[in-house]
Amino acid sequence: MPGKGHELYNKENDSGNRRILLVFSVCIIALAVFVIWITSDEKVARPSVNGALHVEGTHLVDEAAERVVLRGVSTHGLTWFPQFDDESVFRQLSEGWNSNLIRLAMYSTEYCNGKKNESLDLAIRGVDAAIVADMYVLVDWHVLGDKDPNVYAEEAADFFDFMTRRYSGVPNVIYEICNEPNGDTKWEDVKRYADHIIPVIRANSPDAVVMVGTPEFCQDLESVFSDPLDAENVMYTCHFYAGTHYDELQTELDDAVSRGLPVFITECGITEAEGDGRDYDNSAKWFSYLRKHDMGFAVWSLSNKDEPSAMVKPMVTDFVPLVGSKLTDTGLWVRELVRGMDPELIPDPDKEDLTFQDRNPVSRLIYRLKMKYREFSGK
Ligand code: IDC
Repeated sequence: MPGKGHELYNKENDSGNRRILLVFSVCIIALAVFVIWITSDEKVARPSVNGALHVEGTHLVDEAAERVVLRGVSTHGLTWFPQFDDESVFRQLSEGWNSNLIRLAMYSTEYCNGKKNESLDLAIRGVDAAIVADMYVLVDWHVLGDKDPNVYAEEAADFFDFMTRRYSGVPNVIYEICNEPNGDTKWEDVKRYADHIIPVIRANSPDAVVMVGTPEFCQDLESVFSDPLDAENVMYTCHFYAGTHYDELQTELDDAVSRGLPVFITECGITEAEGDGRDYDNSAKWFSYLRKHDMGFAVWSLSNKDEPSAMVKPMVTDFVPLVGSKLTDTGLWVRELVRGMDPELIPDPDKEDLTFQDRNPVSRLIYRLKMKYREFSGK
């Protein structure tokens, strides 16, 4: 028959076990919290939470007047790469890349030369997909070969009338009324066009944000100052390609920003403007500037065209899931950028395996740990 000593021994043993269990549980919880912290993405603005945006001073703000930064990619021409204009693709960008912006590049020359219905259907499909994916969406009237937006001003007016009626009051939608005025197009020409289109938009969607292209492929911000638009809730666009544009355009942008012009980067690239070679160092410089100034951007392009600016490899035809092995070096670098990583710390995909993290949860954890360490140590 066990005596008192034995009971005492059991009690002590029990409380010892309990203590060990407690320490063990605390360690497990701490580890779980740590893993969640390391692997989770930063919180970004979402239409379902932050609502409609508007321009305040030089920045976009949400319904609570909090500053909002939009980060995402641009499709290629919708009629050429319709397979990317898809709900499941956008959801992956939204959830997997932590992206809150998608730009729909609808070439005006396609719309106006026999592909009106197809273009319109694709624009609608894209906006609806962005709504499901809880992203903000730039509806881009992609002026390029037509140079001067006035060439197809009537068609543009019809298009924006239709879209703003259909999506009136939908917080996701932002209108980009002309991609890149170029050739001999002057700011006064763009202004005349904007003065025609903005009232059309405002008649149906009075509170929608409007983005306006600037001359010289969206690199002439200076001329806007001489005669800015007489309209609220408007931003002017600047486009850069890191393989082509260096100090001169950076200075132009910085001047404009410091003089109070609201600027948005509706298109940019880490390659040359003509599509070749990449410049990671200059990309890091550009995107660090944008990060420092809370400026939004959309990177060209979400496509599998056989050109360096495309983010998906040419042979890939199944985009779900959009894992790293399907991405080009551009896609891998931009994925980190859109996810919110400090641009100076994004590894060069030629030197480091950025697909490693796609293999399994442990690889992902190791990758994230490495990147967090870099962020803290600044290397
Ligand atoms: C390029 C595409 C290329 C296409 C060409 C003409 O990458 O496949 O053949 O347009 O349609 C821009 C334009 C954008 C360009 C891009 C890269 O807005 O349409 O796409 N770019 O050259 N401005 C500067 C660069």
